[in-house]
Amino acid sequence: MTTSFIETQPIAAGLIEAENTRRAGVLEREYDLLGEKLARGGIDIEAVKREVSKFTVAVPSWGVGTGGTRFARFPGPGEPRDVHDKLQDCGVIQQLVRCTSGVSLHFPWDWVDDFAALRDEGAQLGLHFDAVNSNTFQDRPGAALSYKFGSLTHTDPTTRAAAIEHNLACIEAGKQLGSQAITVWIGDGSSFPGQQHFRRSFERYLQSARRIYDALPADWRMYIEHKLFEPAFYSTVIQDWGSSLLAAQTLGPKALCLVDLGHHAPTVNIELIVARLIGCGKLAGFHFNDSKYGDDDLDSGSIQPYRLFLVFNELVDAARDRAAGFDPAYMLDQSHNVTDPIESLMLSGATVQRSYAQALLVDRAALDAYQDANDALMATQTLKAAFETDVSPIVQRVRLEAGGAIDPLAVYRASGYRRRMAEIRPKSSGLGGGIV
Ligand SMILES: [Mn+2]
Repeated sequence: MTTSFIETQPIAAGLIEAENTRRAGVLEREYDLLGEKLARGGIDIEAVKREVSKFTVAVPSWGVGTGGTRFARFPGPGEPRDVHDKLQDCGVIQQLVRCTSGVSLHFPWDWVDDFAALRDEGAQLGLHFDAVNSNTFQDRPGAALSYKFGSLTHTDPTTRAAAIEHNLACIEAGKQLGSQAITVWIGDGSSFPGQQHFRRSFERYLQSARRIYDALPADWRMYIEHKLFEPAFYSTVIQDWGSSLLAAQTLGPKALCLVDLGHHAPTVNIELIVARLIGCGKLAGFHFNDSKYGDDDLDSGSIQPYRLFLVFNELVDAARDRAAGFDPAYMLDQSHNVTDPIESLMLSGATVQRSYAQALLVDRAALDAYQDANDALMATQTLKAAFETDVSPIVQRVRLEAGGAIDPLAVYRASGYRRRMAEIRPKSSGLGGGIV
């Protein structure tokens, strides 16, 4: 017996339809009102909606499980047991928000024997596979060599070779999944001054990364992800966008710099870094999240929504200017410790989409003129005017027209999905801390 696409969806289509019907009237009035307001400023709301409808942000497979801190992990009910459960949870998110069709796998966590079958399984849920992620920041049980003192930059060439081999295996898996990029983040670094030779460790990184780069298929890209600190507390080999850019420029055109919003010092101007990377054609894309102190991995836009908007302001500006090589990949990278991960990822996907919609409203001709005239006040007001516009009717309408939910959270809670999963999936262990 064959099952149709509708039957394989985790949330009942009838429920989404019923909840949407209750909200459709109000949405229509709010959309029309916003359309009139935008038209007065010369903006066609339908054109904005069309742009927003093309926007997607990938979901990390590890995001649907409860994360953890350095101190403990408090698992929630109905946690995914394996990559198949994770895909189903990602399917729920995509079914309701309709802008998260990509899923990013992490190896060896998500390793399976049959990746072609996994690709089909994803397709049944309306999902495709985004960048694959290698993991050389922890040891596999029973592994002969340890990454305790580094992986791609380890002082021991045999350990470096093992780390390279793992990355090559990730590329092979990704080929079968239909991925076109590998994201490489290493935890390599040092916790004490003098522990690691700065220049030599970077040289070792370049040599190892070269081996991975050379194994990339023609249509693949390698995303280099930098991070200020953690797990190393004194230095990391790829610490900042400067190190990342040096590596990407040394390796070649397929190597690009990935910006994880949480991987910078608290006061760093991330939107400026984004502009610099765009300027030299080396922006890979993003890992979206938010933070107050460090790599907090909080929900996107939960702490600094204006910063998220300012990042998108640079992206929309670059798209308008048709910046060379500009084709950023978008992904969420968050750790959910006190919320239902599905709820956090749904709202975060919608928040990122909202920031994009707001950035599309910036009057760029006016902004150009204010910048040229050195009118600081009006220039900044031009950005503020877009940021302060409530674009909810646009993103809701985009979801509705794509078959999603006007109010994804309400539908998800009404569906009882988490309760059902808690009955099917055994409670996972709370033992073992660790940032995942
Ligand atoms: Mn990241």
